[in-house]
Amino acid sequence: SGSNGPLPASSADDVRFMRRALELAERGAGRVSPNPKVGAVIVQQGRIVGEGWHAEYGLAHAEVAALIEAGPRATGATAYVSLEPCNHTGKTGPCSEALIAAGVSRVVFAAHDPNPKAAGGAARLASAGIAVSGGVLEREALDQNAPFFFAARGADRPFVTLKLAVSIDGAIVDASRQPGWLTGEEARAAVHALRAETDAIAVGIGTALADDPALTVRHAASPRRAPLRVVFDRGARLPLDGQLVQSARALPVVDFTDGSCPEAESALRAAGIETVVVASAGEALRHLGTRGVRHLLVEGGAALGSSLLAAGLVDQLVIFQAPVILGAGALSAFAALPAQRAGQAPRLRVVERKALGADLMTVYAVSGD
Ligand code: AOF
Ligand code: ZN
Repeated sequence: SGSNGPLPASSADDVRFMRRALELAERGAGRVSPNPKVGAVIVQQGRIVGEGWHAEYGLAHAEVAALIEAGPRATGATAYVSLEPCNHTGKTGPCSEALIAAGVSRVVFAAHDPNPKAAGGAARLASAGIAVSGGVLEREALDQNAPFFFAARGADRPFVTLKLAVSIDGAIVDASRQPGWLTGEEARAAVHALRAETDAIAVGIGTALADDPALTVRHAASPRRAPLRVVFDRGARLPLDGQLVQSARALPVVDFTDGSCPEAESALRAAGIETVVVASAGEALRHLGTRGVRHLLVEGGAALGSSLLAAGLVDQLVIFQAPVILGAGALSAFAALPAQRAGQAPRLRVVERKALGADLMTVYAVSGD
């Protein structure tokens, strides 16, 4: 929404500079949750004179950081921001007022701020005579902060990403059912970067038993807060000598059980595990939501992934496909899901796809738009 007559059409330059703002926003990954990642670029006569991003929860917003770099060159400039500038005094002052004070003449943003406390920046800027356009690369901006926008829609559970490594034939484990590594180094680093951005990481008990995972962030920059570690462990079978239990006093683990094995549960509690009795996966997710988990990464296995998918509790799939064929008897990641007819099965939207060494990473939107 703007003022002063017709809005300037979004041009190739607008798209190019917004792409840069989205790229800068990524630098806040792992540092700003539950806030969104936001980037900003100040452009004077076709040249970037300031760049900024929301770098740390509670600290400067992207616009303010970019305006500081631009200094007096912000006067008469265009500001590109991946989120509508905020209009509130929260942990910092309103970005709308900072942009007005700096004398920018145009503001382009990607997505509206859905946070009622912060919203209204576009209207405030327009009321000060600044040309405002929104919606440039909006889809990309919504995808970049999907967990933030999901929470803003009033969700009563975290945004759930299911990550799986599969073969060319879509299998997660070979006929022997013995665990074996499928993907390469670069995919592993990407998984750790994904872990660093989430508030909690979960596995099913089958995976905990088979792989003895640590569920820590190692091959990526350390996040502001280490993700909570979560196991879906109906029968309280988490092994006391495994990595999760052994490290539980240093880094918390929540073990969701069905309450049917009180002795095993108390042994886990004595070892420093927090056991939580739930009647369903949905209840477990709601419990995590009440603890401030906005983005849950589920790392398998097939049983947990399929049951969450079947219950409509997965919002995003991240599939790492390795260049291997597992052949006869291999287990499809989704073999437990209801049968679909080819040509009629719902088609998932591809959010992102990139090559990681010899592997291919694809992010699919499962729920929503
Ligand atoms: C912006 N630019 O870079 C960000 C914005 O707790 P606070 O005061 O930091 O405010 C957080 C809210 O501000 C957040 O929920 C979202 O609505 C907005 N984030 N806004 O103009 C930024 N990170
Ligand atoms: Zn702001």
